[in-house]
Amino acid sequence: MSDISRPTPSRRAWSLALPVAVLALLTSACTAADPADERRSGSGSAETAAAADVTDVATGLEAPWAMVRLDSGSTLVSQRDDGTVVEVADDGSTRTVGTVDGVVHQGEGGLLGLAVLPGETTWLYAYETTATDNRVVRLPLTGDAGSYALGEQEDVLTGLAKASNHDGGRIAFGPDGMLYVTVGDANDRDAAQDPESLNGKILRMTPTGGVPDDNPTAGSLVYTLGHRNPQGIAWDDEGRMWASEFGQNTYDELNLIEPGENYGWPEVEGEGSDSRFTDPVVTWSTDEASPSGLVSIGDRLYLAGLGGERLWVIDPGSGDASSASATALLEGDLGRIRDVAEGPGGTLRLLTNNTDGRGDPRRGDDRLVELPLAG
Ligand SMILES: [Ca+2]
Repeated sequence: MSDISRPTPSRRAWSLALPVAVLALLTSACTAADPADERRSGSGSAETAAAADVTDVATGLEAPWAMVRLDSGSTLVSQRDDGTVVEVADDGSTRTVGTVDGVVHQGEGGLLGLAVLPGETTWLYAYETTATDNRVVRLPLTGDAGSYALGEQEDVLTGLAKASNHDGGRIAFGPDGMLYVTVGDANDRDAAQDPESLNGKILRMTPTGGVPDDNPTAGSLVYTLGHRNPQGIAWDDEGRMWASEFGQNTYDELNLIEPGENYGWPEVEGEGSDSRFTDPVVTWSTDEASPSGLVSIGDRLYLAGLGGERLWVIDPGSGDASSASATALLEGDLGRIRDVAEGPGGTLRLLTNNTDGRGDPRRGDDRLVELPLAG
């Protein structure tokens, strides 16, 4: 950080004290405390302040895309361009766990989402772009903290159309034990409204890629339709599923995901007045967000902003646009933010994304950072 941006001592004391209070307020269950007041009275200060509490967990990551924290305390990070999975230990040291076979990075494609399924065999799931498609694969994860390794890779779902952009790529297991996959339209916008295409969709499948009996359409992996490039999914404490989505020119979206619903792309971007389509709960202009990773902690959602270079803290309220609100933190402080996750001891972890070819890398980028959620 340059001297120019370094706060004066008196400002620093204020800075260190404020973020915990701000974040505690934002994560408080008490909705009577109105975060909008903080936003109005001291937005710049709060954002600058929050940066002072951000600490590096690991640096020197190369185009990291997703992270998943293991029970051992280690975090696995996917590196988009070289297809490697990196272990970040609790002490911040890094080592290569292995490489996902077949990754071909082009544009926004490469090694993208990660998920872990514990069991007799612990499986590491990955979403990758290959020479021919986007696909979901899984590899046995063996070893323990400091010695993790990957076994023989197998396919879970192949044949998703790929493109230089709109590759989607977030994967996660829901509370129902099913695997959810966000698939972009791969630059074929009409695919999003085609129920026969798996592109422009959120998919729901069994851990081996089968169609669950209770999917919205019998025999189909399609869970929801009409998505452009969704890259974040999360479930809140009430069991509601949320997804973030990149807009085209105007509106990025946070959507409440319900089975069988159609989220409008490409007929509608942002809110529409068409009863065939489900409106987003929160929208942003594309320069404010360009949203990717999403996590639910307590009664808040945390959303990583790439182009927006900020962290969005969202109170989803009762799940409609009139009761939801969003507050920006860390604007410009870390550059592009790709993913968010719950960290140890009441912290939030962020994965920056300044080495992906669209960012402006700073010394130490890319980094895995941590900040306190509450005092
Ligand atoms: Ca939409």
